[in-house]
Amino acid sequence: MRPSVIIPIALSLGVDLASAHGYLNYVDYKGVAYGLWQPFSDPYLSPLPLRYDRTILDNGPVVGMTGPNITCNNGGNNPLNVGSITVAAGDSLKLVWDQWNSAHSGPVMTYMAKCTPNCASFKGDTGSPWFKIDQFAYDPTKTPPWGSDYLHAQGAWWKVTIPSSLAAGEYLLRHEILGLHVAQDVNGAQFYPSCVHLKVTGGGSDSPTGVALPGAYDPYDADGILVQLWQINAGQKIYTAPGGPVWTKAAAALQTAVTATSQSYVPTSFAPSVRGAATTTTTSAPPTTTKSTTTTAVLPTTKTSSTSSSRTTTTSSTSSRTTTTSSRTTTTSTGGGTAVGAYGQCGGIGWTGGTSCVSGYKCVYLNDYYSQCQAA
Ligand SMILES: *[C@@H]1O[C@H](CO)[C@@H](O)[C@H](O)[C@H]1NC(C)=O
Ligand SMILES: [Cu+2]
Repeated sequence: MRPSVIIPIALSLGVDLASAHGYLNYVDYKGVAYGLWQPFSDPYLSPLPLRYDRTILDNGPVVGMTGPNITCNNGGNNPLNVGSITVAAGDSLKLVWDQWNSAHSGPVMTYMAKCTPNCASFKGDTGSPWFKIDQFAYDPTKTPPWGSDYLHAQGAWWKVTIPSSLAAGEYLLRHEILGLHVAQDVNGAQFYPSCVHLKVTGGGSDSPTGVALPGAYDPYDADGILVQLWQINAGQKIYTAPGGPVWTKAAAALQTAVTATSQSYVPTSFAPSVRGAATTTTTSAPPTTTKSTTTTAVLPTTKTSSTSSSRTTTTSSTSSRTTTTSSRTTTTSTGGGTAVGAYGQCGGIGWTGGTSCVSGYKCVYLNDYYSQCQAA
């Protein structure tokens, strides 16, 4: 639910709090962490950083499963300026969420779609390009039995394999949690998708298609969307996740442990996070932060007598804001609580979590609502 909407409801009904929602944070491929869009801090960075997925608006679910936002979340499904992760067909990826502490039982599903002609122009919102490569819906032989709860229990990550027979080329990888906690209401099901850009190498000659998004998710689907969790949990109803079956040539699922074991993810090596920089080598540099050479606040001028002075006013005002931000970016928090991991939230209005960062990181002010652990 939207943070602004959920708070009063959460207080009265004891439903989840907005802070418990999440988004996909990294893709780890062979030990390199590819940073994904940080909805609470990246929009405030200048220049914008290089991320490997499409922009998302916040950590809330998609509103309207039959509309365009279901394809790649509420961020506009913008295919431009997105980094691409080069992966070999048959290899595995670890998909790491910033957190998943919501009591939002439901399936975890991962789809792919071939980008036609390439991912810089492909939106995936027409035709039926989406084929499932992985799914964990409800499996009562597992502890916990729901995919999203299992994801939480193992430390907010998920592993998938790129099918080995897939034709080489550019693809979107669409990873998604579906929260069913209020799915008994029409449009109560909560979808949390992310679209990552991949360049698949090797592989075979398969070019599968699958389902349409929007299209495949029906608000009245009584098997997978308009359902009562308790009936499924009580064994009174068989659950079938929406979006069709997993492609027959997909690799075996990797979440095989009967009982999920918590193993938190700590990135050590980072992919480039600067747009336009060389993308062939990895670096230990963290995502960019805005730096300013000016340390004295510049007051905006107020001349309004002509068009050109009005433009000057705008410029001064902008630089004043930049200066203010940068003068506050060196704050090092020494607050209590568990140390926050790399690029996790460590402060901001309303933040009640940890305020100190793991070794090697410091808590950096990004805006009034968000401070982030960045490399010291
Ligand atoms: C898509 O998401 C945006 C941001 O939440 C919202 O403003 C817009 O109304 C949504 N579009 C539709 C068609 O629901
Ligand atoms: Cu929610």
